[in-house]
Amino acid sequence: MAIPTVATSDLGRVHISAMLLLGAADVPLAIAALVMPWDRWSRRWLLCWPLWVMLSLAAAGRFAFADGAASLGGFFTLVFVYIGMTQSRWVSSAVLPIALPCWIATYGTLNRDLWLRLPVAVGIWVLIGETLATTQRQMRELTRGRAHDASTDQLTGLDNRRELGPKLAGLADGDALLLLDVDHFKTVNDRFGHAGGDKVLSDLGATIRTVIRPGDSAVRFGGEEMLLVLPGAHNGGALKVVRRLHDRWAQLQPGITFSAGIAVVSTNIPPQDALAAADASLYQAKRAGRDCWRFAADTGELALT
Ligand code: GH3
Ligand code: MG
Ligand code: MG
Repeated sequence: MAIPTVATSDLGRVHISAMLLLGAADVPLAIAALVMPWDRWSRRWLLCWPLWVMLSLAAAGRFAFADGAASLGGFFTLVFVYIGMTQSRWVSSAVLPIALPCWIATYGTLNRDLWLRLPVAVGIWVLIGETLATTQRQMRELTRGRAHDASTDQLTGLDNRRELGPKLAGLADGDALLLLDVDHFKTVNDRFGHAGGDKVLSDLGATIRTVIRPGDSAVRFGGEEMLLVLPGAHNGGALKVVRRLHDRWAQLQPGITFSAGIAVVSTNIPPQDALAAADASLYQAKRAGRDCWRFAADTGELALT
């Protein structure tokens, strides 16, 4: 049975049934495009769209249009714009083995005219795809760098206070807050100058970063006050961290000490009170003579040395 065809002015003869079939196949994909959580998936998944479009164009050229669908060939350039915008470098080059046969099928057959256009088409696709991918990567790196700068304290390399709100809001039972303050830091500045004081703070930040676990975080809370957020550390974990920090710091800067206040979120200390409890404990440690720490609700002194 002959496939029904109609003639249109610009597309040549069109096989209606093949055209309807291709259109129908697009419906589930269009629905999928609307409901799938693309933003949470790897960018690689977005490749399925340009691949599908290229295969559809090839199918249209082969089966829906009697003489090839030359007027659809321009869509391949759009496909490479999309790939460049969404994929990393070299992906547009990597899809050429699929794009080329699809492009030829879209036009019907590889005649002399198509041979002449082929290098130009490939050159434009790769140029567009790779240029856009490179630009996108530069933009991503720039954004990542800016986001890091915006959340990091320049001197200590720790998080800045901008990061504190979400961390405190997420506190749960067993999480520990450790607030430390360098003892007699004014004297350090007086003896070594502000540049010397800055160096001490920078060293302290670096030392803190070496003693915390991957899930922990540290914020420069004020001038020479740092707040460590230790998820699930309980008293024992916080004790280990403060001891480790004390020992490393004593090796690095034997003459400069710090005091610390620790609060562990529990039924006695709700999350919203934890920071105030750590602060009050820090003051207890200062009053007790410095170079020591206190746990919130603790009664006995636990000297660092
Ligand atoms: P205490 O043991 O009671 O904590 O004594 P302290 O001298 O450390 O007291 P205080 O906290 O009042 O002093 C903090 C000093 O830290 C005052 C300020 O000049 C200095 N400071 C704050 N930020 C910086 C900074 O970024 N660099 C330097 N070099 N000094 C800073
Ligand atoms: Mg202070
Ligand atoms: Mg101080």
